Amino acid sequence: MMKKARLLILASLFVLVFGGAMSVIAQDRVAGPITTAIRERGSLICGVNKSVRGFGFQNPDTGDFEGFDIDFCRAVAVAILGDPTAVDFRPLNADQRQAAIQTGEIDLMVRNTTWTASRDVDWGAIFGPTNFYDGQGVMTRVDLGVSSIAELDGTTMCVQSGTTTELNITDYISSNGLDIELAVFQDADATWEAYIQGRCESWTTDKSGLAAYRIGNAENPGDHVILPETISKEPLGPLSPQSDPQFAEIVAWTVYGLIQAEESGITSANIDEFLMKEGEAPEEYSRRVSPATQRLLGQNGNVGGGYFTLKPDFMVDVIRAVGNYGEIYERNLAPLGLTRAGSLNDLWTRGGLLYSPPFR
Ligand SMILES: N[C@@H](CCC(=O)N[C@@H](CS)C(=O)NCC(=O)O)C(=O)O
Repeated sequence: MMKKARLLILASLFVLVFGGAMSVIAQDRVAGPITTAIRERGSLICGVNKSVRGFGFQNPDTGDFEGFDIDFCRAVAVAILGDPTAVDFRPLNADQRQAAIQTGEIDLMVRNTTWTASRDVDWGAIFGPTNFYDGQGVMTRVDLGVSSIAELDGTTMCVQSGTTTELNITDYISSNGLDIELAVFQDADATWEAYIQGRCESWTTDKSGLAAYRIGNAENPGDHVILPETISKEPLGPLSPQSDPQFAEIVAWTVYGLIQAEESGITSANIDEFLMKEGEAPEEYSRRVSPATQRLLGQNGNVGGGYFTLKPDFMVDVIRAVGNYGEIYERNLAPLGLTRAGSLNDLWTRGGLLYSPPFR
């Protein structure tokens, strides 16, 4: 009896230790269906915006897509395929997002999309790390002389359908007992045009979107003011279908890698200084470059991207191609006047919310 019991315990221990370890290795290193399809196709299908300057914008002269969100699509393409141009951009209006994720017609969406509970569940999405902390605001014409949303009582406000924007403003109007009529449009350009043509006294969206249209689309930006109130939390970030958690890990750790690179002072210009030189002794390299950075960049025998079925040094390629988080922000969002210093979008080391878990 004793012997049997001991054998049983030993056998269960064996299964626990070795079975567990084997399944961890297998799960960690096998590409999921979306990752596999991207490799077979040779491109990433990324759902984006085409009309929001600085974030997701199709240049009318070149037809090229550009912006902050676009660069995150490119970063994931580099992580998996090593090529920032291997992206098939699919412009989506707000209403089209749920179906695009549910049907799996896109691999990834990076389109100023707010992370909410219902989108996790009803859309069947896995949101990656928030890459832009935003909030909803209201823009109005300076000549109205208005300085708060309450003063817009009795007027009409333009808003886009299929957005958290529409839901938040409806809540705000009713909870503040305001009499503001909403005029609803299906895309950003139509909403903006209606506002410019005077069909509404104000329009509302994420403050980043207001800044983009004010700088990029207004004939005279000085004619428009963004009111001081921020009426919601809009954590914007990438999302992908729940059918492939392994792909979602690639997305998440690519975003984290870009944030960590900035924290560690690694840029597209100086990245070579952080790599192990040919013939360099490991002890020598370890005196110049921290173990954490060696792990981030997959140097000196570290697994790096191997956890995600990628090259160990995938982050080297990503940083070379698109820069670190700060470079992406400066290139795309500084021109909109979106000041980063002291904002939620600064690194945690400078009082912001951007924080990468350890690469280990
Ligand atoms: N973050 C909000 C709003 C996102 C959104 O769609 N904003 C509009 C206004 S800036 C937009 O990007 N429209 C682009 C378009 O329809 O082409 C959400 O996730 O619902």
